[in-house]
Amino acid sequence: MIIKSAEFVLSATKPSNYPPADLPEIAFSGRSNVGKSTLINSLVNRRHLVKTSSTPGRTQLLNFFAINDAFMFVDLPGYGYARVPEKVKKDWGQMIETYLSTRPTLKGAVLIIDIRRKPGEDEQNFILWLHQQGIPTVLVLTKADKLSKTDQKKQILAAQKALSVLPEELICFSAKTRLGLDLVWKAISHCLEADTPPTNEP
Ligand SMILES: Nc1nc2c(ncn2[C@@H]2O[C@H](COP(=O)(O)OP(=O)(O)O)[C@@H](O)[C@H]2O)c(=O)[nH]1
Ligand SMILES: [Mg+2]
Repeated sequence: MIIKSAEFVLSATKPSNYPPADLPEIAFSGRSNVGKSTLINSLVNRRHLVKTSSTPGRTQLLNFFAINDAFMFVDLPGYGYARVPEKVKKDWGQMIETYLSTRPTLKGAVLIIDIRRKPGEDEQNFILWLHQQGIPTVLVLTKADKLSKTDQKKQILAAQKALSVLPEELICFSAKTRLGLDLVWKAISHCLEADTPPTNEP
């Protein structure tokens, strides 16, 4: 994908503040600090389009970015961060759920998981819920550079089992080495293209 432009549009917490729904959108979700913002920056080849942080739980808003004036990337607030009070957690969950279940232009969700962590019930439930909503899902195992090739394979297998998915449904990614970047783009393009209206098939 050739990136001609990548611009921050706005931050929102509720539908009335979302930008107009006129471009197809891809949402990025995952736990706080997993590397959502870093993945977006890697995809658009900008180091600082999205602020990244070593302090978990910073991004508490939906952040909209327009790419090539053709589609949007939406950086969702991280979920499942233990040190966040229960009430705040609930509001975050609500904010994400509202966006994902009501946004008419949503074409797909990228779920990012740290390759070193075996996916748990949180991820399973979330994937199931996305399927029920009919939202195409791209699964990315990130920070692959933190593991040896052998351990990467082990973790991919473990994730496959935990999530009941096929090997080709998991993309191994590293922002550091750019491993898997092409595959993530391919999967995202696929979601964006699925948009094409039905042809005149008999
Ligand atoms: N080694 C390595 N570090 C990463 C990778 N992706 C993200 N990080 C680091 O993980 C931390 C959190 O990243 P960030 O993108 O802010 O996470 P977010 O909270 O999910 O948006 C930062 O210190 C990043 O530099 C990766 O692929 N490899
Ligand atoms: Mg972030």
